[in-house]
Amino acid sequence: MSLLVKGGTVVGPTGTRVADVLVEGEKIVAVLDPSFTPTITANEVIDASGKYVIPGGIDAHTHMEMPFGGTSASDTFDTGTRAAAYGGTTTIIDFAIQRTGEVVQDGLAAWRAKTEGECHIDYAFHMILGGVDTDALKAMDQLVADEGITSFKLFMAYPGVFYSDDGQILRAMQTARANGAMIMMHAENGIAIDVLVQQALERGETDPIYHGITRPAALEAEATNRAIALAEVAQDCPLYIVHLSASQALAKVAEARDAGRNVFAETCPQYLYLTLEDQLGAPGFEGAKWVCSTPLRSKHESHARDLWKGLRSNDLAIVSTDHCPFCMKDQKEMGIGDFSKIPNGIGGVEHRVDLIFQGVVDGHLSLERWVETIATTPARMFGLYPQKGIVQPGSDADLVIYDPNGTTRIGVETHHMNMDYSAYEGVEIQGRVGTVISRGEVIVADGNYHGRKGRGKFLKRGLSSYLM
Ligand code: DUC
Ligand code: ZN
Ligand code: ZN
Repeated sequence: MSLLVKGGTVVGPTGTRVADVLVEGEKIVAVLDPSFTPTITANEVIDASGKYVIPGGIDAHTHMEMPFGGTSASDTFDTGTRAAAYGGTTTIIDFAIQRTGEVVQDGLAAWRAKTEGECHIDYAFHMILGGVDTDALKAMDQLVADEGITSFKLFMAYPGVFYSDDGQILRAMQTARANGAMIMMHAENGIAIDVLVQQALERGETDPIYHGITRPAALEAEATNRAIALAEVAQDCPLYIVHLSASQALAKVAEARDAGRNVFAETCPQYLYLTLEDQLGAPGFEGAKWVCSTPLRSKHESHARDLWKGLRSNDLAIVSTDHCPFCMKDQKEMGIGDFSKIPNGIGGVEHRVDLIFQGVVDGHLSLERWVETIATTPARMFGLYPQKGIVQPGSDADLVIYDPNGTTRIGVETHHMNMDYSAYEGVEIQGRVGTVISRGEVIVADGNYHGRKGRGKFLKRGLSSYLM
């Protein structure tokens, strides 16, 4: 089966050009100057003239059906990966979880079982370590060597749930330094945050906005700095800061990178577009929709502007979503009268490609940087390149034909995520996902779905190819 995507502007991390993309089976076999293609026959031809042809999006941070805060994220691997496909994402890297006291491999087996036969697009796992001990350290080696899991997330937040102390973090970093893995860090000082949360509740400050107020930027910056210092002690263990939201934390990452360190970071669309005052501070309990950690930051400070700048300068390498949706009904509502009981998380896996394209329209990023932050760098960072993340011969035929003249209006009535609200209700994007191709198969065309659950394959990942 062959497919020719004709006349589009192919966008890669290093430039754009009008070219025809020839696909045979699941792979791209040629990217050709259009003057060469009249002689080529293909089973199917898609006209992409006037449109961008980009590598399928890779969302390197999702939590489908994650058990958290006394409930579970409302998107399953079925609903969440289907929604991702609608939005031009053809690969996710989700998080398998080892809880404290659990065997790491048992946690992984549980996530393999959850995903088996469910995913619409290709998927891989990072491993959350919720209990770093000698067995867990040995398991890290085994996962890297045998399972294609080459990144491990640790938490400096959530004492009593996922929290690791500095000694545990250092030991995990030393192990990662030796086996080549990446340490991903949720960098917030959870011990101090818990004190602030308790004090706020004692004062009767129970509304959702206090979720943000009790997680100040200073405590994100402190934890980011501490993680960077611990990674330095672990002989420059590769470190990736997840969901970075505060200017002060970004400054710590920039300083480490300027010193030539293997320190990387991602941000998420919610921190680029949404704020403490306008969303988390919405009247009544409405703000619960935007309770996530790290929290949304103040519009009266320079966070969003600094994050866009960080994306331009590569101090922020990737935009992921931290997709972790909870419905208002029965889930977010658990925190009525006590913000600390609102399950933490925002859904957005369907909108990342569009929301960052809007950053191009608004003049924050170049087209090349759009593609780099949503597809190419995630592939390189997490050992999927060049199979994924680039339009070139030999790579998987994961392609998005993106229409810069279309528009997308985001809202709960039209999205495909299993959420009873949209975090971006009413937002208009000046662009539109047209056709989505996953390993040579058209799975979305003109808003219609042609994929099926179970077609997504588990990807064993290699080591990062992004290290300095
Ligand atoms: N932050 C969230 O908002 N949700 C899931 C886990 C996390 O770290
Ligand atoms: Zn986190
Ligand atoms: Zn997360």
